[in-house]
Parts: sequence; structure tokens; C-alpha cells
Amino acid sequence: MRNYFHYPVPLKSSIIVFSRVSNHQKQLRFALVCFLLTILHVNCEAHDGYDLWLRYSPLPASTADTYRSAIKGWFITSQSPTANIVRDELNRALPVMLGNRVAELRSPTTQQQVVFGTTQSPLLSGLASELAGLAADGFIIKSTTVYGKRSWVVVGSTEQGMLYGAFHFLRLLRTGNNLSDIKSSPRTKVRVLNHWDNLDRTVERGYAGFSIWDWHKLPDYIDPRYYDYARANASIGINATVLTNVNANALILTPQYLQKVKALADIFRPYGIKVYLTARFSAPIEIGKLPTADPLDEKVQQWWRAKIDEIYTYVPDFGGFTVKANSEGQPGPQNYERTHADGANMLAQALKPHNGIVMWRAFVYDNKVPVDRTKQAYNEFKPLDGKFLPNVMVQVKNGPLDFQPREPFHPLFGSMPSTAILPEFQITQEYLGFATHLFYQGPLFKETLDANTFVKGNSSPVSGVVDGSLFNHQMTGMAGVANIGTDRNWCGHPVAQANWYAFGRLAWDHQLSPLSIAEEWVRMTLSNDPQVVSTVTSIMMASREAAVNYMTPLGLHHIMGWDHHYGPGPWISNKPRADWTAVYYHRADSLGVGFNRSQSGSNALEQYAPQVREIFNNPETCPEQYLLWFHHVAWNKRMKSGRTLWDEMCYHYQQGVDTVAWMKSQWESLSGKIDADTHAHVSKLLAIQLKEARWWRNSCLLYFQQFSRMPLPSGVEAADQTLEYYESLQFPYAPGIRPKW
Ligand code: GCW
Repeated sequence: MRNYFHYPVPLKSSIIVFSRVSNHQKQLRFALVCFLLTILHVNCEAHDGYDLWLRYSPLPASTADTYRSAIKGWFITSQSPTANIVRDELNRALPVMLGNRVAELRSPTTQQQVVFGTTQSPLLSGLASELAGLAADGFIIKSTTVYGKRSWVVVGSTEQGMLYGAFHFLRLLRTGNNLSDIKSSPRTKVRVLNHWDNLDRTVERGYAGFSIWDWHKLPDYIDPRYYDYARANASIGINATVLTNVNANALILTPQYLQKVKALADIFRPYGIKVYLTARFSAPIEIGKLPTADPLDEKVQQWWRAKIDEIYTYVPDFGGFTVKANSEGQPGPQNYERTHADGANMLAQALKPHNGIVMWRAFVYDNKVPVDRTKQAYNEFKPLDGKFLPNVMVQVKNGPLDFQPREPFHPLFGSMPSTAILPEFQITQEYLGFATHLFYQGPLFKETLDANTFVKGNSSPVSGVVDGSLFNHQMTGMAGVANIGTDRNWCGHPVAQANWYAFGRLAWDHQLSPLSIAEEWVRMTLSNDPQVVSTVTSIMMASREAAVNYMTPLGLHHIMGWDHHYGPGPWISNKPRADWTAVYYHRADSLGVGFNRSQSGSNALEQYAPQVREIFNNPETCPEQYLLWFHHVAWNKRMKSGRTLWDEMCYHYQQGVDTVAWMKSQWESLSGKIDADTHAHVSKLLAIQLKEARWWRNSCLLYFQQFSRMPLPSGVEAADQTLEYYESLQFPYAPGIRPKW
């Protein structure tokens, strides 16, 4: 048992101390042991978030009875490290949820049971045809007859499939669902977390403490967290992890670090998780002592080949590289007048014999290029369509700018039909209130996945690009920038765990609804109590729109504080890069506000299919949630509500604040219904969120009012400070900032 909670050591030692004693002392001892047991029990029950959504607790008696009538015991047909993980998890979960009577069976013949295994087992091989249509990691859960007994089987065609099936089976029990026949198959192949973790253990844009990779003590000291990290990921189908920051450090590729990487890869392997690294493009110079990193230079190619061969001696199933090149100061092929395809293909060629892949990021822009920043990735990558080797995926952020509370979908989705495209979401909340704000990202992820690109007929959702169905790609995946750190509860905010969870669930199946995912998460993490489930899910579902409203309503974007992105900063101007300032994006003046990206402006809309262009190009038909993203709009323009743009903006900011106040009062109503510590923690964070939502509303409205020169409409609260005050606030130690190298 690796979870700290379950170590029985303190109790044992206290009993030893009290041996050889008188009767009176015996009574005392008994009382004390009871007392200690009570404390321990309370500690076991206390929920500090470490267990994530794998928190098993007794099911309500009637639910447990129903399951017990169908399950008398369980059996695992395979013998492998992965089967042992399944066994551990079942032993951890079932006695707690169903009681000790539901135990592992010595043979699968005796009674009504659940059989876990693969179709390699003779007992389950008859199900091979049913699994044939599923992806390798898929599984079925099915009621069938085993040795004459009505039983349940949880079967994959691989050990990994069995593992995912077992976790799903436990999910069904934990959420109180009826057992029924299920077939499940992942819609994408590489379901990958990107850790922006540095070798000094800082985490770029990380808000949950330091990196969980203890590089200094690896490979000799293995933190129990590594196992729990792997369990958590396996339980939601995540099968890949990029250990290091995309702002890369070449040292990770040296033997000293590769031993450490190997230690992690060895732990993760039976959980079905492959390890990947970030490749610093200039590594041949920095650690290879070559004069150049030109991808077309023979010596450079040889160096990478040898380096990659070496990596595979440490990690035989190494997944490959994620690369950020020629972006925000990172070196890349363009330093040598080569293209992104030249750079990616050089690495892909060397990885190919080992079945490794390259995830090459399209997050590129340059302030020396006098073109709207949101157009630059498309401009650079679209012409390279078809030029990447088959084991390259181009990794594209969900929107064309940078993980804003709301962005339209990235125009590269659908416009590179001959290239495998990997979407990148940011689970960590860089622009979303850090780990202080309750911001459930399920609806944000889903909005991108559901967006219609119109590139191939009237129904061409981004999800069709992502799962390969639209252009018939075999290489598919979904990447998420992790929000994980050394905080006891992993993600900082207790509810931020739900974003990690939702990412995994949607990477597995983008057809799931954010509400159903939220509900699963609440039931498994907080409580099955119907009031808790409905209240917390409504809070979660309201949280995204609330944040859009109090931060960047109506299509505003990138008006956060400079560099750290904490809090409001619509006044940010005069910085070394125009495209890192707020005024570049909102363009407020006495006439109106918004970035004109229509035909009469930067024409970013030309990068979308004609149907999208048509809707968005006209301010009358452009959905209001994107209005100021695509248009510079007069302050007194009439909106659909009949209000002026200015009044509407005020109303949205107020609405954002009001929703957070509502979220807080809803949460308060759950006092006594969920674990007290978690309740208090979230309650305090919601108080900060409310304070910060007001700060956003006050400062943004004061700032924009300078241009609109219009009064606040009724119902919108006035600021209690001056604009100068808000502008004067400085946060030199805001967390998550990128280190200055
Ligand atoms: O949003 C920006 C972040 C950078 C990050 C970059 C990227 C890792 O502010 O911190 O760098 O995106 O995605 O590469």
C-alpha cells in the first residue's frame, strides 16, 4: 500500500509500548488504544485530497447489497505486473466499498464472480470476436456465464485494456451505477500529459507547489507519489507523459538524467504509461559539443541518431519527443534557415526504428513579424502540410492565441489534412485564476472539440480532426499541460483535480458530456449524496462562464497582468514585445473596443473555412461571445439584448461577480455534507475568487470607461478604488512565472 494513509505503523508501535502491565494499566491501555484508534480512524476518514478520485469509501447499504447479490468474489486470469496492479486496486477498493466478503477467489469455478483478464486466457478467449472492433486499449464489461455461473467479465485484448476495464468497473461501483454490458474504446491513441517541469523542480505555470519529479534523489529514492500518479492516470486512460518543460534543458538527455528517467519509466510501464521527453533543439551544441544544430547537417543527424539509440538503451519503450522550436526564444531549425518540417523530420527519422514519435508544437509567433499574432502559426504551418514524416504530429493549442478563458478554435484544425494533428489544452490555469479560482474546464475542452470547422462538409467538428476520422489518420492523440505539483492534493485547488480528470476522460472519449464527467468526479471524490452531486456539479458547470464574464467577456482576450498573468491588466502597454501587451489585443479607443480580425482588419478570418468566415465576419451574425475577438465595435452598438455594447460589457462583468457569489453561497449550503477540511478549503478559495472577480470587474470597467465615457448602468456596482490604485498593484512573486535564464 503506497498511500500514506494506510500505513499502520503508529498503531503497532503504541501497542508494543504497553506490554507487561497491571490490570488497572490494562484498562488504561485499552482506553488509550481506543483513543488512538479513534484518532487514526478520523485521520483515515479525513480527506486531504491526496486520494484524488480514487477515494474508496463504503457504499450505502442498499447499493452495496445490490452489488453483493451479483458479485460474490473476483478472479484475475492473467499473471503480469499489470495484473498485480489490478489485484492491488481491487483489494484496495472492494473491501472498503462492499465489505470483506467480496474477496479474491482461488479459482473461477465456485460462485457468482467477476473475472478480470484478457482474451489470451482460455477462459475468456471466446470474447475475442467482441473485442475485435475495439482499439487495442479497449475493453468490455459483460454479464455472461462462466463455468455455469452467471458472472461478470472485464476483458481487454491486452493487459492494458484489462487495467482500464478494471478501473471503469470500480468507477461504476463508486458512482452507484447499475452494472450493464459496456464496450469502451479510446478515440485517440496518445493521451498525454505535458509537464512544464524544470530540472530545478520549479514548474512553469504551475500553481500546486514544485515538480513531483525529485530529480536530485532519483533514481535511488522512489517517491510513493510516482505510483499514485501512475494509478490516477491509468484510471482515466492517460497513457503518456512528457516529463520535462517544453522550454527545454538539454541536460535531461545526458546519462546522469537518463538513469532517472529510466527509473520513472520502469514504474510507469505496467500502468501502460510511456515516457516522453522534450528535446532542446540546440542539444547537439550544448551537450554534443558540435558547432551547429542544423538539421540538415550530417553530423547533427548522426548525433541525434546516436543519442536516441542511447535513450532506448535506458528506456526500451521510450515514446519520443515534444519540441517547442523557434518560439519565445527557443532554438529551432529556422536558426539555420530550415523549416519546422526539416527539424521535426530529422528527429522523426532517428526515432522511427524504435517506433518513437515527435510531437512538434505549432505555438510559434514573432513580434518582429508585423502580422496579427493569432495568424502566425497557420501562416507558418499550413504550407508545410504533407511535408512531415508519418511519425510526426503537429501539436496545436486549442485556440489561436494562448489558453484564454474563451477562444475560437485554432484555424489549423482542419486545414492540414495530410498531417496528424494533436490538440493541446492547458489543464493548469495560467490565464484562468491559477489554482485559486474554481474553474471547471470540461465545458472549455468540449467547446473546442465540438466546434465545427466546416472543412469537409457541414459536420466537421474539431473532434473529427482529433480522432483522425475526418482525414483518415491513424496517429491521433490529445495533449494537456498538467496542473500537478507537490501540493498534498496534487492540483492546488481541490476542484482543479476535476480538470485533470476531465482531460483524461475526454481524451478517451470526446463524446462524453462535461456534466456527466463532473458528476462522476464529484461522486468519486466528494460524495454520492444527491444534494452534494447536484450542487457541486451546478457550481462546476457555471464556473467557466462566470470566469469568462469577470475576466474577458464578449471576446476580450489577453488582458491579464503582465508576464505572470495574474489578475487584470488591460492597461499593460509599452513592453519589449507588443504582442505581450494588453492594448495590442483590446484596441480600446474613443470609438469602441475589440480587435478587427475581419476582412477589413487583420483578416485572420481568411484562415477559416468560408462558412465560418461568413458567420464571424459580420458583426451582426458573429456570436457575441466572440464579438470583440473578431471586431472593433462601437461603444453604443446595440447588442441582441437591446443594450449598448458598453452596458452589455458592464452587465457581463457584474454577472461574473454575481455568479461567483452564487457559487460561494451554494458551496456554503453543503457544510456538514462533505468532509469539513475540503469544505473549508474550497470555501476560503471561493472567498478569494469573489474578491478577485470584483477586482477584475472594478479595474476593467474603470479602465474601459476612460474610452467609452459612459456611465455604469444600474445594477452594476461601482469600484471602491481608483484606476490608479489598480494599476499600481505589483506581484513580483506571483507563482508559476517562467524562470529567467
Ligand atoms: O502561454 C505561454 C506561457 C509560457 C509557455 C508558452 C508555451 C512553456 O506563458 O509560459 O511556455 O505559452 O506554450 O510554450
